Amino acid sequence: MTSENGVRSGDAPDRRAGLSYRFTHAIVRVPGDSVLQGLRGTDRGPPSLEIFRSEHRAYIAALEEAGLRVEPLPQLEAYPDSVFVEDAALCLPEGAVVLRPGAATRLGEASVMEPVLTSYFDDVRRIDDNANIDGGDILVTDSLVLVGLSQRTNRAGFESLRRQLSAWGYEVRCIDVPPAVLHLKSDCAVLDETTVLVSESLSGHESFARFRRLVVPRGEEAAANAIRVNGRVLLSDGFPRTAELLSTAGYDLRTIATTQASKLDGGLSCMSLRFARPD
Ligand code: CIR
Repeated sequence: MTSENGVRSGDAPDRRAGLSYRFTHAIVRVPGDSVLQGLRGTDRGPPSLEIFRSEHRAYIAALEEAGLRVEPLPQLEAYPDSVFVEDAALCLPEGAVVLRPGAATRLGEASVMEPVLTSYFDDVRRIDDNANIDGGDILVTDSLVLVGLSQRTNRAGFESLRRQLSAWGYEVRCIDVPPAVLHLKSDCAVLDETTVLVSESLSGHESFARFRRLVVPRGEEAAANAIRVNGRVLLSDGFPRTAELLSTAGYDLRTIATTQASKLDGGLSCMSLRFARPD
């Protein structure tokens, strides 16, 4: 029998309590020199390597301060976008899924991540060969896994992930990502078991109806790519009205500079794989 929050009775529900934001570990990857060639929708000039690495170190420190043990993987020059580790895998309490990123230059990142995942998880699954899905399109909430159909994630990717996660008892739904938006999580984030931070354009979608929605103020849409990590919400610098919204709602906020990742359409969620392990 499946309860409203998608946890089947008898399936050790405690293992899943707060699964969307209670973490013990994170995997990150140091930006390589090749990050200068990273993909971008609009060219706002190349990132500065020095500033990117310094912001990345501050990001790691913020994850550590939020209670995570962080494993920094070495630079991977063959893949310019490999700092954005979130797109290569999905980590859940039951196991991990090796994804199939939808950009041709990024597909190989997933197989490089596989041995890292097997060092943490006994059960590591894969997405079907004909499918594409980026981790940036997967919003894991406590009651539902929402998959964005986007420039990078196709219906076959959604169906393949749904099959894998259904076997673990999850409810998995899909949602269309607006064409101008790279990933679903460019526009939304989990804040707690029942609350999401979401852009105005997605906030009316029926898949968000079950959540309390804090809508990102107009002009600060990029702030939606925030992350809740244990007791803290991490938010990119430069979004004062969103910061005010979150603080007023009672969240313990920490802001972090992501000026260089944002030149490559990246933000806070995409630079780590966050998960909980029992040990
Ligand atoms: C890309 O276009 O794939 C990278 N430059 C940015 C990826 C950002 N990933 C994410 O938001 N999950």
